Amino acid sequence: MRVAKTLTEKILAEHIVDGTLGKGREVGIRIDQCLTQDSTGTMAWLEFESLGLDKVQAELAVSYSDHTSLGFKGESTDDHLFLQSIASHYGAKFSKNGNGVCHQVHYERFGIPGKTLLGSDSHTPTAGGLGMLGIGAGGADVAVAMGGGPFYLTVPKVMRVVLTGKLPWGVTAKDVALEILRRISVKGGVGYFLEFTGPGVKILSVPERATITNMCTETGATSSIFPSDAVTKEFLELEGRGSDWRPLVPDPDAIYDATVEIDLSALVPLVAMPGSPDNVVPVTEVAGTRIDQVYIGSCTNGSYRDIRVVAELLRGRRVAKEIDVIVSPGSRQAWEMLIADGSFLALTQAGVRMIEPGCNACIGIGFVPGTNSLSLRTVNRNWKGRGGNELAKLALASPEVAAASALKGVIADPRELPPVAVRVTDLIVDDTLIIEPEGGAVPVRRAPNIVKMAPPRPLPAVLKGEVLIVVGDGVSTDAILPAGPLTQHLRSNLPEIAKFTFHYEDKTFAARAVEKGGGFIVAGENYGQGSSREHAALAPWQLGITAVIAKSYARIHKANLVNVGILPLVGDTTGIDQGDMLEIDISDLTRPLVVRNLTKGTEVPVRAELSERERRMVKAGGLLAMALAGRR
Ligand code: MIC
Ligand code: SF4
Repeated sequence: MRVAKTLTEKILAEHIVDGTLGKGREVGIRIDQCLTQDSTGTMAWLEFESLGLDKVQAELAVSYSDHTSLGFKGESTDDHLFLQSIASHYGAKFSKNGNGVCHQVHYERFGIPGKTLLGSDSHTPTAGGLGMLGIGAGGADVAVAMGGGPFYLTVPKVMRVVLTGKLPWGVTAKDVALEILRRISVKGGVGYFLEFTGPGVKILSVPERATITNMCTETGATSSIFPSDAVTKEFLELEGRGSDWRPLVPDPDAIYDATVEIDLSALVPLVAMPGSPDNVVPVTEVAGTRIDQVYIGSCTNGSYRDIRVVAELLRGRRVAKEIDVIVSPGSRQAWEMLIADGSFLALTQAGVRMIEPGCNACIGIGFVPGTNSLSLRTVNRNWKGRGGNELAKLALASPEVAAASALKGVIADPRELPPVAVRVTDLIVDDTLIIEPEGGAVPVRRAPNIVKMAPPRPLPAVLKGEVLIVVGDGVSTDAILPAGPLTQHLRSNLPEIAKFTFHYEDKTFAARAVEKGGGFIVAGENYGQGSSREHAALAPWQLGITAVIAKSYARIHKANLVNVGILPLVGDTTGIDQGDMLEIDISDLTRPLVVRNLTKGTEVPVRAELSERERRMVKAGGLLAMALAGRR
């Protein structure tokens, strides 16, 4: 009997290597392509190396250098040299500094509809703009996938997002993403794939689709995807890769678990005000609010189309003299197009500072906003501390809103400006900064800051220790382990980076954890939302944390905890306080567990919501411990 499938189910079905497709079941899928970047990549590659293989087994692996492309510290440059040499040694392509942000470069140059992509970065679903199933994961998962091993995931439900109508002038793909966040929040996508359908899909170009799939990461969804249609074909042809195209749509009678309908014609420009990407309001509500900075670019809005629109809006005008405006195109392709069509000059003459393609300012490497200032950005995240200063605030909006605001020096509505339309009919293809691998004879360059990981530690049958911190709901990985100038150069040095664990929440945390010989973290809902950074699990592991007890978890962080050998327990944590001594017998993880609060004399029921494979893995000390044991 034919079973109607969603687009996501079709791709999963083509890739299953372990288990059977069924919502809520754990399956292992084949990963066709992998990507790493320079802030999670050093760990991922060290982990790959520890698997003892002589080369990458996946069809394609690309190691990107983008997060600290400007090499703000010697250690970062050391990381880049390590990544370039290890990629060459093991058979991965290397995208050099200045070539652009991994996600944009990947859909431009490598993504293929219908294939799977696993990336050590949470915005890997950007590839969904091309009809590719992109999933973000921790470095250990990507290491295993690069080695040809399956990637395990719990088959999510599928939410259909039906787009109708046409975007009016001044309303953009970014507003579609912000509208989704406004409706379903930063938790609404947890446990789901988002699949875009409806007549409105046709009017969105691949870069616009990629803006949406990029930012849907912020809903907590495992991935999001558009169909592969005539628009996809045209884009791939412009990239000189027409032969990579294949049509891919869901079956018309496919059954979805939830539906969201968005009439594009009825949308208005939106702004996510500081604190959370779902703190969304219409631009009209906040128009006139003073800003100090504007930053246009990133993997969300760094496409040629996006920056070209900004150039047209600023052409012949001047940005407000009180504010500082940067534009950083997402890829070298966009950068070259902007030079060729005169946009670069228009932007420069308008007073914009042009910054090379890369992440940098998005994570506070440069362009850090000042104390109490408000920075308007086209990026995807605006939690406290994001941008490099915990005392500054970030608001998120489209390039159009950002350009209108740059002109006025206050948040402004782009619909007050004459409309501009950009249709991209050709693209410059230049892969000069993509380096082909040369093989095992290439020596791996390892500076002293690239520190090998300590061996995995199996968990004891009874966990005992102190609660070292109690945090609330929605704690992001940026809060657990900040990105930015404090830590970005220490991504390859766990003992050093671990000192910044919970830096913005409680600066004494790391020292207390060391003093007490480890202990527990207690948290609220959606713990670990945001980035794929496995450092947010590895650093607590380094400090001796054995378990987290939270009301619920974000998908990637929960997987990262298990992968490093920290037990993620679920339960109502009300009544557990910092300093309480706890004891948990974990000898049988299949049964309901009890946290014995030795300080208060109380007992709290908790669960280990893990698959059989995950239960074995966490007890053994994590993914690498298990992979290595399997090989012995
Ligand atoms: C981010 O946008 O938060 C990052 C920096 O790209 C992270 C990866 C990292 O921590 O290096 C992500 O999104 O996964
Ligand atoms: Fe880079 Fe920012 Fe995109 Fe993360 S969100 S990949 S830091 S541009």
